[in-house]
Amino acid sequence: MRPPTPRTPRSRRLHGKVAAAATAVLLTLAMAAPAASRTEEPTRSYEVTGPRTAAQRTAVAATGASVDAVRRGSVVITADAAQAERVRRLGYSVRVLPGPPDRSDGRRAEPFDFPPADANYHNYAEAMAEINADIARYPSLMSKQVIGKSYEGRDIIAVKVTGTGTGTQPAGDGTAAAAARPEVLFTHHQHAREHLTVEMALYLLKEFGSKYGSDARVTKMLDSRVVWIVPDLNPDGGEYDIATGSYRSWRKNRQPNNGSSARGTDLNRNWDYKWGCCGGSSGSTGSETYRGTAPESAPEVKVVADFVRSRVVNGKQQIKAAIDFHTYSELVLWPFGWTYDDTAPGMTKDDHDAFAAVGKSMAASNGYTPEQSSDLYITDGSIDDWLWGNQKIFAYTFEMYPDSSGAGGGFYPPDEVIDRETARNRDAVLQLLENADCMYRSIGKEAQYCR
Ligand code: 0X9
Ligand code: CA
Ligand code: ZN
Repeated sequence: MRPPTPRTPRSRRLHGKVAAAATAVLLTLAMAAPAASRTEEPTRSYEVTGPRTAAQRTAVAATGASVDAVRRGSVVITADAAQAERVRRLGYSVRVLPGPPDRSDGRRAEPFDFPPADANYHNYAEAMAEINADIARYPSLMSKQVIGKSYEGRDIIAVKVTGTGTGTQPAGDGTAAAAARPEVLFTHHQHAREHLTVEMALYLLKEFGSKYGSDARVTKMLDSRVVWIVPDLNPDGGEYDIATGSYRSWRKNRQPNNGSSARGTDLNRNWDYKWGCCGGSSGSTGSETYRGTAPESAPEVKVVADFVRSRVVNGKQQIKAAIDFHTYSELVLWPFGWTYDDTAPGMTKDDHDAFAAVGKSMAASNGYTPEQSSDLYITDGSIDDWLWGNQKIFAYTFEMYPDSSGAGGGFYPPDEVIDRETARNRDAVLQLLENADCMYRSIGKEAQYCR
């Protein structure tokens, strides 16, 4: 990230012709600088000491910063200088953290590729090639649909994975809706800098492809479920984040904003459920959590929301459960994010208890911390709130490796951890598939809800 363009204070500017000429030269230099360095406020990572309650963290987020990690008595944020100043004025101490790591190995990076030391991460083209190869290898198990395009015109895809065995059959014609395979959705990479989540999608495809027919648990699930994997919701942001060879810590999409030089909408504040309701997002274009001009104003959100709506067959949503993958902090989160309350309109005690039971069981398998998302801070317009509140899909958010201690590389863990940290979620993913036909079984209420 470049330092801000230096500005000459007004008082020192107008002292004779020499100074004026120098100012003109400086201005010319500034104008010649590439647009991005002039118009986008640089952000940095900060440690904020003081906030220890969810309400205090919500107040920090309300400055326009993103809260990236929550610790006891402190948080890590991404903020521009003005947002950091607002946090300071809340009375907290604010300390600059080191920027993203340099993984260049002293070598020059290819444009739009990961730095050499992180070459095992997949950029957009590499991820698409990998997915196409998986589909070519397991054509009876997987297929791909282009469900729409990103702002910059990249394909957003959904990969369908389902077995050829004799489990419950897809409804198809609608007549056998009761016997239809429950569907489960995995979404990845809403936030540009959270590259490990794309690797999670690639891992799932490899795992399902290579284990179907040999591993009993995988085979049983794929013969009785339909899995949808949307591996990359934010391809434009992801490519922008790596484009120069040094990570930019970019979060949002790359959609321009009217009347502002700041680009991007936070996709995970743009979903059409209680959008902008509750102080869990920002109306300022420069904010890390800018919610957009309207629900689904980000094309990427509209594309995926339309896809989810398209899974309503004969008035019934076929998708029963979902995980939206993020990094980092090692958390299993469930709705709602818009309210601190455990139950609310649209979330009964039984709903909450089923969310918590399956969430805690998944967290026991991967060692993450299970909690309601608003235990961190309030969010509104997030995907999990929409999937549950609007579509009644049991939707979780996973925050992957590292934990919040600061030792694991934050948003940029080295590529050496990819295999370990994606496989770490194998059991949790299978658990969700196994519970998806009746989430209320987890609280002993199958008879009441699932007959
Ligand atoms: O703030 C977010 O969007 C997610 N954290 S991140 O650091 N990856 O940006 C958390 C979203 C959790 N879900 C809800 N709060 N509803
Ligand atoms: Ca490496
Ligand atoms: Zn995220």
